[in-house]
Amino acid sequence: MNHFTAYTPRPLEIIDSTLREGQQTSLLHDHQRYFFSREDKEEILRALILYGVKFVELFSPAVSARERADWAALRAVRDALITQKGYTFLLAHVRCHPHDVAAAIAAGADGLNVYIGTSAESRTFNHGHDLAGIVLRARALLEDVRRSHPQLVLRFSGEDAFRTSPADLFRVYDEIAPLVHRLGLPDTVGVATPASVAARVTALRTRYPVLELEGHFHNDRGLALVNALEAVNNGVRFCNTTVCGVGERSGITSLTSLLFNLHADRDYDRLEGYQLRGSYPINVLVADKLRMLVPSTEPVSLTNRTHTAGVHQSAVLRGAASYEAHPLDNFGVSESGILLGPLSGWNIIHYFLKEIRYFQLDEDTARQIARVFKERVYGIQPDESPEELLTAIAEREFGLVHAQLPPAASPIVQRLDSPLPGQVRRIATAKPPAERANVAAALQAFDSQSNG
Ligand code: HCA
Ligand code: CU
Repeated sequence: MNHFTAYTPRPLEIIDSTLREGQQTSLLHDHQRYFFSREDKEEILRALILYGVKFVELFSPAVSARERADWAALRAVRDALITQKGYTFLLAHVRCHPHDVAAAIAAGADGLNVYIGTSAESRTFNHGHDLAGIVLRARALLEDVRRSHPQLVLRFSGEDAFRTSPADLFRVYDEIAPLVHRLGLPDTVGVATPASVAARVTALRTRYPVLELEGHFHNDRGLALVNALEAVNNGVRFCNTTVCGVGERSGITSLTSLLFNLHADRDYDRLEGYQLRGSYPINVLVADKLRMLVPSTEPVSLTNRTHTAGVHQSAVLRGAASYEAHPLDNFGVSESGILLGPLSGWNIIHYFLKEIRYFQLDEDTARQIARVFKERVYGIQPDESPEELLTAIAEREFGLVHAQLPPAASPIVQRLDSPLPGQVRRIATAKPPAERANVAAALQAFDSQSNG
């Protein structure tokens, strides 16, 4: 059966590349992980499929023996989820080279994401072929694949497309278009802007009206997200992402930030089939694999529901909408956080001691404790937390006693940089480890809820 011809593409098809582009992130080196283990990859793939991703890009099996061996394991993960989620296409990212193509086919790839540099920089420093040479190689390769493996889903990208002149890009794509399902438009070095994306996409759509386009935007200028939105809004159906945006240099468009923004823009059609409640869990899953917390710059992060300034804290207590404009709980950020510190007001201190630590106290005592705490907290020691200090003041200096209540639920106030057993000190914000345990199970739960 040809899964691809039987599949009707949705308005937006994410081609997630966490397991390809994502593995090129320098963070793996910074945090001394160097590569994802097979178990990591299996977990990430499972999470992506449960999240609703139908196209997943993997490295060419020619990259290393380990990558080659992992293909079978990942196909098994995909196969195990077919009954529940339908078919997911595993695409091999391959150079325009018969060796890469043969290895991908042998590994059981559903499709080939073929690329070769078309910009002057790429031609000079990468492979040395001129445009005629590129066309010759690509045509021969793709014609051969179509003849002998007609079931494969084919995509062709001129690497560094945004530094390739339109004339050069057309020169190559005119010859390749009849042979592929999609044309890629990678902003390899992150030079594109929303205006240049709109212009390029419009030009390609006009010239190749029946072909699908695929966007791939690097974040060197911090524009990967807005460029992807612009591409999608101009008619690009297939978009490359990675979880948390990790990738070569500063990475590419983040999966959950793209879907979160489409939701904010009320572009609900394009969200068809994605389990948005799995957004935060999948961010936590991949961040955890990289030994970091969900980056504070990710829209779908606990950071965006954590409040520090006293004015914000007291307003949020009265109505979260005061400083939380987006429905982040729909994206799986199901808690909010309040950080105690020198900026905290008496009312949050009252709230913390009474509602979270179950002390019996009145508002006037809370005001007095707040005065002491605010002075003392500036001299806090690195191994002490504001919550410990506050609790000590409340108990020892004000003699507060606990209300007799059953054991408390997990606190929403946390020291976010405290070292975890056997781990290095963390510096950003995310759920504590107990709560992030078994994120895949959480995704599964969201999934069965949404199917039920
Ligand atoms: C790479 C380059 C690439 C390829 C994108 C594509 C890019 O890391 O090999 O195949 O469309 O940014 O150009 O990621
Ligand atoms: Cu890239």
